[in-house]
Amino acid sequence: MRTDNGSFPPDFLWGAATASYQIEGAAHEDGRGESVWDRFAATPGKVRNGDSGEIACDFYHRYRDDVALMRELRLDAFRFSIAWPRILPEGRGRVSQAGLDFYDRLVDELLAHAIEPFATLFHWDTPQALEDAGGWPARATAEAFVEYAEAVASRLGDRVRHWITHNEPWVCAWIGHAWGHHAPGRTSEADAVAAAHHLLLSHGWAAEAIRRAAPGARVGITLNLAHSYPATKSPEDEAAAWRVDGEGNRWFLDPIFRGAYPADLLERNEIVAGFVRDGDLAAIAAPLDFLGVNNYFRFVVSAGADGPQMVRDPEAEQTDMGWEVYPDGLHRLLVRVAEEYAPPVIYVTENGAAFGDVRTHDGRVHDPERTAYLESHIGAVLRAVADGAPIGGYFVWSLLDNFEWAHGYAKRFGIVYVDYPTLERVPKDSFYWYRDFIASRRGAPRPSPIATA
Ligand code: IFM
Repeated sequence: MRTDNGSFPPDFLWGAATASYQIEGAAHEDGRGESVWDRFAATPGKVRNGDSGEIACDFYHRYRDDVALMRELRLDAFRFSIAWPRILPEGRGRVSQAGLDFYDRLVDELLAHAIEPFATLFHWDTPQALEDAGGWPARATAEAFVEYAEAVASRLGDRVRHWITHNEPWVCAWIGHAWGHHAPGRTSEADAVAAAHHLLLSHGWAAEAIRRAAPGARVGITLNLAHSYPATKSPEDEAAAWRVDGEGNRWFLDPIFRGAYPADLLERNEIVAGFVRDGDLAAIAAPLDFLGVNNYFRFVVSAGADGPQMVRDPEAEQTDMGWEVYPDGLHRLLVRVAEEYAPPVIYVTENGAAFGDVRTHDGRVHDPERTAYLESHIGAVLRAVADGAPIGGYFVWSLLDNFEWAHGYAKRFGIVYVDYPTLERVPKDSFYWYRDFIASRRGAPRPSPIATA
């Protein structure tokens, strides 16, 4: 896909992304089971301010109003995730029809507004029952995931065309299993390596199950990727940057696109060998219809005495997460992934920024930093398109302010502000910018807003 006129292809999708635990709330409704994030958030000291996803944005009850906001934006696509414990409250066996009904209603509402659903099956809310039985470090969890994928695809596959098996398996594996900052809060490198392998394996198996249940489905996986720059041209810094690239990017890209773990990560290869069985790598490398890329920042790496070290430029602009604003990193990343791995299509399934937004005396939320961030990063995507990267769409993270994991509600990523005490939605200035930007891409006059409650 090459655009010589420097514009996005006509079928490019403009979207917004969210995830179940971060927005839905209704944690005890309609038979939803416990997830590892319910348990983690209820554990003192794990989440800032003791916050949890129990109510979140109450999307479970307010999804119609939120779809109306999407319609006001004239989104082409909405990326959401399905809460596994709503569908299989005990992790295996009994499928909850009430849980499926919610996503059924959501999908119908989206389609009624001409918004294409992009469904993610796993955005980290593992049923606690599966964690109790060994969690992702155990191979049985990959088998359970296939049961879940089959149940969801059989019910929604007549209307949902785009399926994302996993969101950011690196984060789930390492932040959740090696660093302990995310659920389930484990602190073992071996658990992280095993979890990553089983996440990848379950992706390959589920891709097949989804295609069986929903012929015509387009299946992909979303990886969190960041371009890794050496701090200097020294061979030591170059090697350190390559290692960081291997640990975060190639550990997932290589098995998915090449059917092999990167050989240079010796210690990890030794650990993973204990978990890989015949046929696993072929299953992981099942052909993809698209790759989802989530990107927020780049890495700048130098060689330290104890291994690679991240270098931070104190002068560089940063978001409220302390992440450097560096749009060229997204351009480099997309072009590199396209050239080296040749996915048929790439969707930027998340990109956005947290800032300390406040509602001002005029009742509005002025967030020029977010608008600038989105504008510069969408510009980086456009340059990647012009350089030949097959990019099919861009999803802003996030539609709504939401539960930002261990940060609780302290970090606001939304283009819509959520007043948590009342749950009122207040579109930020960046919302109106995105709406006008989307309209300008289509050359269409700005749509009149649909009334929102
Ligand atoms: O909020 C998260 C999301 O769940 C996964 N990708 C990164 C976002 C911002 O940290």
